[in-house]
Amino acid sequence: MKTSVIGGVVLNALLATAGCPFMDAEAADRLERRGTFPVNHTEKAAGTKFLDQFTVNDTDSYSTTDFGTPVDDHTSLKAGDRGPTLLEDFVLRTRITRFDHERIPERVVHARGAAAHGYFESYADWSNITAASFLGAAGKQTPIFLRFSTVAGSRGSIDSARDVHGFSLRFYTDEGNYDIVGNNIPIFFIQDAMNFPDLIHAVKPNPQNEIPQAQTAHDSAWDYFGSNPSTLHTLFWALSGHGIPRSFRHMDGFGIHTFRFVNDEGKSKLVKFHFKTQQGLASLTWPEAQGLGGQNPDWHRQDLFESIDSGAYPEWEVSVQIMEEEDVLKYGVDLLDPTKIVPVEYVPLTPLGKFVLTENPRNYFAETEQAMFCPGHVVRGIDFSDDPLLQGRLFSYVDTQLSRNMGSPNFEQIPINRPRVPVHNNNRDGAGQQMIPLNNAPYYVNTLNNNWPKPANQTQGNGFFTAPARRIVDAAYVRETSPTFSDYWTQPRLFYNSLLPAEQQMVVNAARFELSKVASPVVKQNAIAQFNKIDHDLAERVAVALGMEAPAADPQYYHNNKTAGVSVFAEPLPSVAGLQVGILATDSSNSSLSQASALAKSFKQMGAVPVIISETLAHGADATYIASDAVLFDGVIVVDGTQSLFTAGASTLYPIGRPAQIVRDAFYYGKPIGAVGAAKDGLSQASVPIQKGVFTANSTSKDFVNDFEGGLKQFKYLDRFPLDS
Ligand code: HDD
Repeated sequence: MKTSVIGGVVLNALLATAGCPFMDAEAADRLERRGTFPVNHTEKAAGTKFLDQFTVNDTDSYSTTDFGTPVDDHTSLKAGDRGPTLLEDFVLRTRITRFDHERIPERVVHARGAAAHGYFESYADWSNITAASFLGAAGKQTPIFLRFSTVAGSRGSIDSARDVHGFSLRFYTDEGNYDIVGNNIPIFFIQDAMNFPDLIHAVKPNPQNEIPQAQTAHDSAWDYFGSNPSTLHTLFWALSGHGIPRSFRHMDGFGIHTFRFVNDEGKSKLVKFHFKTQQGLASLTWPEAQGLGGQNPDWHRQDLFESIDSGAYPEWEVSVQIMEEEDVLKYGVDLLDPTKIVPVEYVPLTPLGKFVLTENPRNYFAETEQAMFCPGHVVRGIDFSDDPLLQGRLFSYVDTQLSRNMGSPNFEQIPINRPRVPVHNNNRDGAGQQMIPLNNAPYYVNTLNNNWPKPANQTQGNGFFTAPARRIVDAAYVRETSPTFSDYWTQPRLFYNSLLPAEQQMVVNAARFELSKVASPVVKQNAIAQFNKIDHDLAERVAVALGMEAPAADPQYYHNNKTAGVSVFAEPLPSVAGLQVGILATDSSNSSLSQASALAKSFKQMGAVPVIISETLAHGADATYIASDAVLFDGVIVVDGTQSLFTAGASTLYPIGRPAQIVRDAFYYGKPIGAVGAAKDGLSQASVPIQKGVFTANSTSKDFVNDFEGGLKQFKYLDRFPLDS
């Protein structure tokens, strides 16, 4: 609990006099937090000590200019107190100039995001397969910074947009920074970096009117998907629950490309990175995601921030699929093709370690916004592959960072981008240079400084080196795509086959939604023709909703294979940490309020986030009905007495019918519902049948709480979602 003198003292005093049933330490804490800025980050800064030297603490200070002169920067210099402002006022001029230049260009893609610090811990000494020092000893810890993002929307767009989600992971190793700039979907839309601008131009809004924001439900996106079938596999993942995760904490990450591990002897293996969420996979439904866009556009960043702030540190296991150099074509796919997975049935995951996010950034702009990741940030023991998408990325990211840092190559010197090891090279100058190089012979070979800094390599200076096994065959220069890249339909079908029926229905419904917003009949027809190569039934189900017809079955790529680990809903969640439990109470009943308080205490103890909702905040509720909606909760409970609100007439305190609507919507979003005492009789007023996932009890007993916890872990009751017959 954070203590705010103002919030704590005043609110506790108020509560003490109010004699309300919520008046316990928990409630005071909740109230206090609502009114105060929640965090004092310095408490948890242990893992980011290397950044502490750059922090600024304004306590006990007076304002200064940027050049250090203490000044009054509150009131401008005028000729008399009603007179004109004077040009001489350097304080005013510099202050306004600084303000005018506060923004840097947002990322051309992945503009919307949030990040956190943490650490990676290696399970073992992996030096048999890689010389990477952060994997060199069991228990070795390395600081990390992880940024999550959506791709298409601009920096102010909603969190819950349907999209691929970025997963940019930086290891601040003791041999330099290593970035894996991945996504939450294990494959990508295209196979050649040359096509990236086209893909992005197609999914971004219409150039004429910049509509729609952060969506692919428009003509140009689907024109691109239907005309470029390499996109289908990633598209299918994005149309499923993977495109609308419950939170950043509840999604996996992937390195996507094939990379190389190289050991000190120069022996190399091909690897694919998997980051498996230890929170379990969970996704929203599409109506929820849409509702959240309005109810809480900051849903994901808030979930991440508050989870870490409350000590519910999210974790991921880092695994690799390890493959031999000569097996690049062995698994029915070309390992250089980023649109294909290697099924885990062929190559299982080898867990290398885990990482934990333990600290929120202390300043969004300085850390999250200025983080500049590059797939070319590698360390000894890691190497690239010839994946043509990866090769293009090695250029693009440095280039984009130059643009974001206003042309200066010194973006690597910004605190969040600095390695925690010293930098030595003959790079010099540039705008905003932060270092004072002392070497007056910044060239090589030199005699004046004894050749320092010397090139490091495999044998001297513990340097990065290219895997000796990398070879190119004698080949002509061609602008061609390898025929080994050309099957675009087998794996989308593998993905679709591997989903539960309710998840398949979600994919169908997502395609129906998106294509219903497309105007061009040709674009729609092309999309259906591509679906038809994946699955005829799917094509028919989408076509019927558009008033169109699917072509005859096109079975060239049809098969019945499945793969493990792609379904979002197959497994219950291991924990309820950070899940929001809406507890519907009423100001008009003291017993309802004490029941709500008792429940809140139990759920808080298990790591969930209870939110007591009532008509007003007068008795210490966390939220009012006017500001609550089913999308904001992972499960809802109605306490005894609140059912009266389901039948009561109109109230000016909330929109008509809101309390019952929260319960009804939550039911149709597949969430667990609870009702205590007479509240269970009220469920029918909210049109909620008593069935699986609806928990009723006479009191807030331990059994009820445990059952409801099970419901939260189940997360979605899929039988509530109708299937096409
Ligand atoms: Fe990219 C940002 C992920 C292909 C060009 N990309 C960016 C970010 C992520 C990805 C997570 C956000 C970085 C951050 O958090 O700051 N991108 C991917 C993945 C790809 C991929 C997983 C394929 C496997 N990207 C890709 C290609 C190109 C780019 C083929 C260009 C040829 N990506 C960029 C960029 C961005 C970027 C323009 C914008 C902001 C930035 O780099 O730092 O350079």
